[in-house]
Formats: sequence, structure tokens, C-alpha cells
Amino acid sequence: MTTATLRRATVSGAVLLSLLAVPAHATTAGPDTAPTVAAALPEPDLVGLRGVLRTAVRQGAPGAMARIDDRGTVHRLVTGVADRGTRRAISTRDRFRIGSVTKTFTAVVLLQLVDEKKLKLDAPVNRYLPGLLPDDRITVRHVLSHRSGLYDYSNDMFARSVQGFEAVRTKVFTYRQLVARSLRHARTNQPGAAYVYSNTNFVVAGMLIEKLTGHSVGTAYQSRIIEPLGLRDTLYVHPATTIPGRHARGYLTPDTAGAALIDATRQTTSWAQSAGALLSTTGDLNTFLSALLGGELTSAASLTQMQRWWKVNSTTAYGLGLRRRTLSCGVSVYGHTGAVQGYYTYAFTSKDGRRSLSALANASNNGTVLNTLAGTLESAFCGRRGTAVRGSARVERYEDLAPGVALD
Ligand code: REY
Repeated sequence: MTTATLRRATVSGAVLLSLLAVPAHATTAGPDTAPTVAAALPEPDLVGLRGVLRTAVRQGAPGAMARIDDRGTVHRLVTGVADRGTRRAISTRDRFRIGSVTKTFTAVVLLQLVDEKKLKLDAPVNRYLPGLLPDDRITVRHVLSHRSGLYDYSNDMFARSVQGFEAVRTKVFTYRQLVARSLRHARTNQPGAAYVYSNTNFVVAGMLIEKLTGHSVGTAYQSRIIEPLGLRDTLYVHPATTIPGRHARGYLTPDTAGAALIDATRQTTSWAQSAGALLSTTGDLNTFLSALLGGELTSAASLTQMQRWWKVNSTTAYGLGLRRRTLSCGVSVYGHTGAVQGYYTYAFTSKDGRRSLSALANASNNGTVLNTLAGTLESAFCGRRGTAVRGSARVERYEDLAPGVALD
């Protein structure tokens, strides 16, 4: 039986069980307490979704857009502009900088290497990269779940948003330089003890990919994810500063109220690399996450590992390069958020991968817009009921407001 056939059989088995009034979770084993099969999702609320995007533009984003791929049906919604100079309307065909959604791609590559027996999740990072980290207890799993304790060097890099950005906009960093910046600081916790979101972890992950494959991370993304899935608008161009082809320009909001937006489109994003430098589109991100949760990119065992959740706060948990958010209607969605200068991204899918939503605002450093954009998930997965409560969906960059509590 192929994986896909097996998956279909599992799904129909679980649906049958739920028809017999057995709760879906009773059929699952392991740490994930969310239902295995997406119970019939409410229809997306497209009117509400349009309202969320318009609110983001009213709050200062030049443009905002969302694309839903729902079992073959596609919904595209846009408002505002891709370019403040030309006033060209934003389009779901536009490429953009996806920021930390890159982390999910990076984690997938490492889990494929686990599948190929080239890497062990519970082995120390230093086994593969001798002497890199100051503590042999830090494992690959700690890194991919933000539990290494490695300080996030981007905290002080962007303490002042515009000045910090301009200082690195065209810089090219080596991975070792970024790790060295982190190690100037004390570690935030003992290995494995707590979740503290840190870009340093996914820089180390990129180093592991390069060490184990003998190629750049760009080559790994290309051959292992982009080509197999036919993602024609997903590119890793580091250290080039421009976005090839049709794209949305990105605008950074200065810290000083009332100051003009900064066009941040042109940048190396070298400070992020495997933690946040990919380019993509809403359609490609939907294809990627649907394939991942649909079991097409890793073994079933590795997908299970990616979904061993560490509770971050009342609505969010983190796996391996993957976030779970539980929405107001009780539906959980799986994916990542991204925030690089000029661009805020949300990319999430349902448990079975059959409904995906990606949303973008071409603005950043604007917490109000970021919180508003979280409402796209509510409208897409909770329908009208979700849209009604969207104002309460607050998002923090680090989403680590409560101490990490292991669920597994
Ligand atoms: C970088 C700063 C945030 C963004 C970050 N992004 O770690 C990773 C992610 C790759 O999660 C910048 N904020 C902004 C500031 C705040 O400068 N002082 O909002 O443009 O995607």
C-alpha cells in the first residue's frame, strides 16, 4: 500500500469512526491531542477575509492579500498596492519575502536527512559540527524546537529597526559569524528546558544541511522541495538583493510615529539565510504546506516528530520548524509566520493539508497589522464565527508568553 493510499484509508477509517460517534482523538496515539482528521471545516468567510485585509491596509500596510486552496477550489483576495511608487495593485501572483516560513522548509530538509539515516534528532549538534556549540548537550531536536537556549542575535541587531536594518541590508554574513554573534550572549536556558524563539537555531540548522549534504541550503531546497513540488515561484537567491520577476515591494515601518515608510525590498536577508531568506508566493506556500501535512515530503514517522508539540501559550504550540495554532472555533492549523523587513506572512494548513491559507501584508514593524493579519486564519478556517472574534487574536513575534510546557 502506498503512503497516499494508506493515508486515504486512515482518513476514511477515522471518518467512519466519527460517524459512529467515537471522538476522532480516541483513534490517535502519541502526544498530539488535536483531532487527527479535520472535522468538516466551516466554509471560509470570504467577505470577512476581505474585511481583514482592508483593515490591514487601513492600519498602514500598502497592500494585503490572501489565497485559500481548499480541496481544488482557489480563492484569491487582494487589496491595496504592491508598489507605492507605481500604485500597481498587489496580486496573488506576486513573489515576496516569506521570512521565517523558511524555517519549515529548513526543518523538512533535516527530517528528510533523518529519513535517510544521515542525521539523528537526539544526537548532539556537535557530533556533526565539532566544536560549534559551547554545550555538547544541545541536540538537533533542541535546535529545531527552539529549546537550545542559544540567544537570538537578531534581538540586538534590530533593537533600532531602521538603523539596524540599514546596517545589514547589503551585508553578507557567514553562518559562523551569525553563531558567533549569538555566543557573545549568555544562553537563555539549559538545553531542552524552555522554548525561546531564536533565529540562531535555524542558522545552525542550515549549517547542518550544508555539512550533511555537501551543498548549499539553496541547492537542498531546490532539489528536495522546490523541484519535486513544482514550486515555480519559490527561490533562494541569497546573497542577491533583488526579487526576480513579478513581486510585491516591502515597506518597513520606522519606530518614530509619523515617519515615512522605508522601501526594504532590496536586501540580502543574509542575517537570516536558512532562518528566513526564501522568496515565494501565496500559491506555492499553500502547495508546500498541503504537501507537508499530506505526508508527501517526509516519512510518516518524521511528520510525527515534527508534530511533537511544546506548548508556547494558550493557543500556540511549536513542533520542529512548525507551529500549531488553535483558533477560536477549536480548529487547529499548522504552519508558520514570517516577519522580515517589509513583509508579514501567515502560511497555515489544516491537519489533513486539504485547506491552506497564505496571507501577506507588504509591511512590517507594525504590530497592529500583524495582529490583524492573524484574523485571516479565523476567516479562512472558522468561517463567519471566526471573523466575528478576529479582534481578539493577538500575536507576538516570539509567541512565548507562557513558560514552555512539554505535551509529550
Ligand atoms: C526581524 C526583525 C524579526 C523584523 C525576525 N524575523 O526575527 C524572523 C521571522 C526571520 O520570525 C523587523 N523588526 C520588522 C524590528 C523590530 O526591527 N525592532 O518588523 O521589520 O520571520
